[in-house]
Amino acid sequence: IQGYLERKQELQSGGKKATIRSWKTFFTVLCGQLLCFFKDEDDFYDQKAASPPISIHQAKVEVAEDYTKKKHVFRIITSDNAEYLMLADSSENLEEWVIKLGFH
Ligand code: I3P
Repeated sequence: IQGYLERKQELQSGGKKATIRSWKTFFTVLCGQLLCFFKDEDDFYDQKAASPPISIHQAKVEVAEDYTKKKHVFRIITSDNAEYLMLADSSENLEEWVIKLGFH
């Protein structure tokens, strides 16, 4: 699965509150157990990452029902307790990401 998602980091690894807290758009690609982030599709084909990948091995992925400021948001809690909010552009997209990430 791949596509544009906005991402906001809530917690750093270890569960500490993240210092950079703004939403940022990435062309996001699931490669095996890694979620990889690129500026756009061209950068993906050039393998020019825009941000370190997130390991979704043993991560928890869920719809962020408690986050009410935006619609179609899901949450990733990694095995080292970092937390990210991810914003999809539709409920169909949200569901697809959560299912595909959740089965890893
Ligand atoms: C953050 C930005 C985020 C906001 C976050 C701010 O400021 O406005 O959109 O999260 O609030 O800190 P900045 O761009 O200056 O980094 P929300 O969109 O979830 O409100 P937060 O610190 O309460 O998470």
